[in-house]
Amino acid sequence: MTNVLYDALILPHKNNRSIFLQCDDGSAVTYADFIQRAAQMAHALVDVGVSAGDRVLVQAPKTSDTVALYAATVQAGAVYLPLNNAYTLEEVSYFVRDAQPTVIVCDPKSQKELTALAAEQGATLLTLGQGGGTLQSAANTKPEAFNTVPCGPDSLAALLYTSGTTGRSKGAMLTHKNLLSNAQVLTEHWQMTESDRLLHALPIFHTHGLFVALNTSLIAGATVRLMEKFDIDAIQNELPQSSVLMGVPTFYTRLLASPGFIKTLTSNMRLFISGSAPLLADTHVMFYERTGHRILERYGMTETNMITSNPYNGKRVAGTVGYALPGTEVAITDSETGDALPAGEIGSIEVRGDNVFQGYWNMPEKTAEELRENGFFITGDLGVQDSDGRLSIVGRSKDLIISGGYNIYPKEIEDVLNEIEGINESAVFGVPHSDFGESVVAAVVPSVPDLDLDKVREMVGQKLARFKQPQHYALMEALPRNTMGKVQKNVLRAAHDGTAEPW
Ligand code: MCA
Ligand code: AMP
Repeated sequence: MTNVLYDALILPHKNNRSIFLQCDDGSAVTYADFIQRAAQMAHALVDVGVSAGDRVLVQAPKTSDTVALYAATVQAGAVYLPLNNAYTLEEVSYFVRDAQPTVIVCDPKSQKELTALAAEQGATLLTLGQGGGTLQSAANTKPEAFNTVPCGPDSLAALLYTSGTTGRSKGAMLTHKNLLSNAQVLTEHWQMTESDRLLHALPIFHTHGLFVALNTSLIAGATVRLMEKFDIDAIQNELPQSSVLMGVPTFYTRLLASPGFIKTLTSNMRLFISGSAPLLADTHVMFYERTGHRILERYGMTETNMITSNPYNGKRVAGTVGYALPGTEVAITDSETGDALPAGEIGSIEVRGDNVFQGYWNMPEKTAEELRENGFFITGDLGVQDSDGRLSIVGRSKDLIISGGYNIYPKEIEDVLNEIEGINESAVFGVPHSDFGESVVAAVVPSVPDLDLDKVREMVGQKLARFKQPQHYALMEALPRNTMGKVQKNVLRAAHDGTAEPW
């Protein structure tokens, strides 16, 4: 029996001596070396008790060994669970308690902080860092071959948490088939080949940087320039030797804002891809004017992998996300009745296909709410299709802020604020931001006359990752509500000019 994902993505490169990963320190890992390193890591995981179906929770820096750990987890038949490095101990505790991992792999810098949590949950704590860690030391002494654990198409390969409108994060269960089918389609659609050199500046704890970028590169046998983070100077230095960039819109607005970003830097590039957040049509046009390249915008979700893409060869239209990918169906439905709507009408975007996840970990009711029995997943995005099927996203029915490609659910922040003494109630909403697309604002109704906002910021900082923390606080006597009693966030958004603090 085979291991669906490993056999398709990694095994074919057994004797491939070309470079897979090029790192910031100048080191390079060939495909063959990568396979050996993954095998060593798989042994190290099994040695601490990891078996098929177990969760391997990872909050580690972006290194070639972290990529090998992903491959190792798949090879060992386990479930990869990556977490944002910015998450606080409180946030990580939730994921650990919910997912019950057998192993937690963290940066050596976080080891002390996570020791009690790991012990409480009976998980083994290992470290992986830029300069080494206990997992790496253990792996160093292990054999360079590992008996791959069989996994069928419906075996779980990854558990990726996405925040929810209820304030509780939900673990999206992704199978070997979900990940492989999407990676195969994208590799072909975007014509990725072994001649490509992908500039990889995204984090590797989300679908975009982990699956979209790495799985397609693996299938193609491409070289990945693994950059620790998006750094404008480093990107500009690397562009002339690269052929593909995958990024969030902030990458492109930052490039356009850089005087050093000139057309000649991009002459070797064949493809700029954008996703995870709306790319302004202006950005698309300005990028074309500066470079002669039309950014290819695509649309996806953690639960569904990639859904639509602008064409590689056909017309890439600014402000649209293109057509349903092969094997994926997109329907626009009436949000109230669920009935399909004709082309030209705005409705709820629903998706069906091999790319769509299996449901939320331990949350059957949430799964039933969002995943229909007929296989269609309700994305919570609003869109409209042209008569030829081209999709435009026009809004969201879910209360969500997307900042620099990170999803932020207002409810999670409101829950934290509402628990603070001196706060009666709060409403969190997004306002336009030139760099991040949107930024977070909190309208707060105090229950005391002298609410100390610095104290509020400090308390929020202890609980929530930096990128979720409100950039502005607005003190209000009452929140605007409609006749049904629902807070009118559109009124709050309209009233806020994005600069005043407090309002
Ligand atoms: C960093 N900061 C942020 C963000 N990132 N604040 C709000 N939103 C953000 N996205 C804050 C830090 O906390 C810090 O705050 C300050 O900005 C500088 O931090 P630094 O790490 O230097 O930030 P940066 O390098 O400027 O990062 C911005 C970034 C990064 C490059 C846009 O956030 C990024 O790589 N985003 C990509 C996210 C992504 O991969 N999304 C895909 C999700 P302070 O200075 O106050 O301490 S997957 C998905 O959505 C679906 C499936 C899809 O379709 O792809
Ligand atoms: P996530 O939950 O992190 O997977 O984020 C998925 C959400 O990102 C989608 O539901 C959309 O709201 C948004 N998204 C992804 N790609 C695009 C895009 N190209 N344009 C607009 N929104 C996008």
